[in-house]
Amino acid sequence: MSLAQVDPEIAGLIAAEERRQADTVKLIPSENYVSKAVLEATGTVLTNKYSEGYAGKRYYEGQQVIDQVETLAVERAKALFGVNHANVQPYSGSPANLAIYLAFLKPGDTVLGMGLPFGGHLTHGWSVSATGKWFNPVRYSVRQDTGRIDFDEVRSLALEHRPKLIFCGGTAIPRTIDFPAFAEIAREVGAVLAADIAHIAGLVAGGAHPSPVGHADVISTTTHKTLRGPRGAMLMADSDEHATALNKAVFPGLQGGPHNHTTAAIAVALKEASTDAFKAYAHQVVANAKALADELLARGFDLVSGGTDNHLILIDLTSKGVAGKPAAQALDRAGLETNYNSVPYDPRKPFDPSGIRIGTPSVTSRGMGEAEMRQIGAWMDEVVTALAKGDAEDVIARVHSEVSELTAGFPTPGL
Ligand code: DSN
Repeated sequence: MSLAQVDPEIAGLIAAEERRQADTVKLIPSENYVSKAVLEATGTVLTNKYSEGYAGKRYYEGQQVIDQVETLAVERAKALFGVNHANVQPYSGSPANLAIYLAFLKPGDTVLGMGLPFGGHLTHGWSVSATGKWFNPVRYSVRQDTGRIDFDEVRSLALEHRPKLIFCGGTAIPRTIDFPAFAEIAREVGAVLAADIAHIAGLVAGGAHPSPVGHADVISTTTHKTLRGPRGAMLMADSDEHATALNKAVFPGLQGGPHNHTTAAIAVALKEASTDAFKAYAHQVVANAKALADELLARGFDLVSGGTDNHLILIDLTSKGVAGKPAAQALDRAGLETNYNSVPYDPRKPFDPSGIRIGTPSVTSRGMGEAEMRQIGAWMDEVVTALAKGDAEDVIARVHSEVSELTAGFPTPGL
């Protein structure tokens, strides 16, 4: 029986979400639209199989097909990123990062990571995460005047605290990550350097952001952001020693059976990401982000670090006289989907911060270009300005109908 016959409620909700995704200008920088091929691989009988272990060394019989699927995914990851080892089993980014701790640290050991309010991730040692409770976290920030990482600060914290692990990368970093600078500091203090490239993996694969390969000891990434795969994650390393430690940490350290349907979809996404079309996509993501940033700057928006080098823009709305949450909610009602976000040195609380975070991976997947980015920047300005004046409903309604006209001309991949 079909889903609609078995469970019309869930089928109806999935159809509603499909419409919502098609009708919205999706600007959340960590989201994307996967291809029809990736969607197809995700919804397959591979979900029926247990495969604890790794190809050739499993704890269940019947791996004739699954071993080939996982090997294809691993080999494609190695070829695409130019690494010697890849593990495609982590369920998502947080478990992948936790595996790095398990591989290289003991409880109580010191980790140096970017503080969450400055663009880091919860799992880089933030206080509410297990990584901040079970390990000894030390955090670097960004400079208040430039919004950029201060490598003098990173180095002096590393020399003072001698971390065993240093994380670079994060979730709200609009600028190029200087992997060689982090590697030099990690080498100086004997720390393992982990590059979390979850946000920029697709840009790295497509040559639109420098690669951490050859600089970081281990690389973690989700597969569903700019890389445009299913929800999942990967860990990569060059040395046999690091790879063995990571493999043991993922299984049996943290996880049981891998999600084989996801592994297949990761393999498909990696194949897609190795094409010239994907390289062009990655460069267009960056060109679109720059066009959107330029439009917002021209309209008086205050962008953290003054702009962007990648797919992501972090806007401090303080000067516009509105907070991030009401702005994100108003924009959502206008069909422009963003997320509210803390900005560096934010005097407001994380659940009611000063900023919003936007990005261009999804709109670029729909084929939008710089002209559409300028239009989106204009709409954002109109909604935020009206909100600041306390009279936004008419503007929201008008922008929403204009957004619908735009989205109708740019079909969503996969749907
Ligand atoms: N939730 C992801 C993001 O939105 O950036 C990070 O884990």
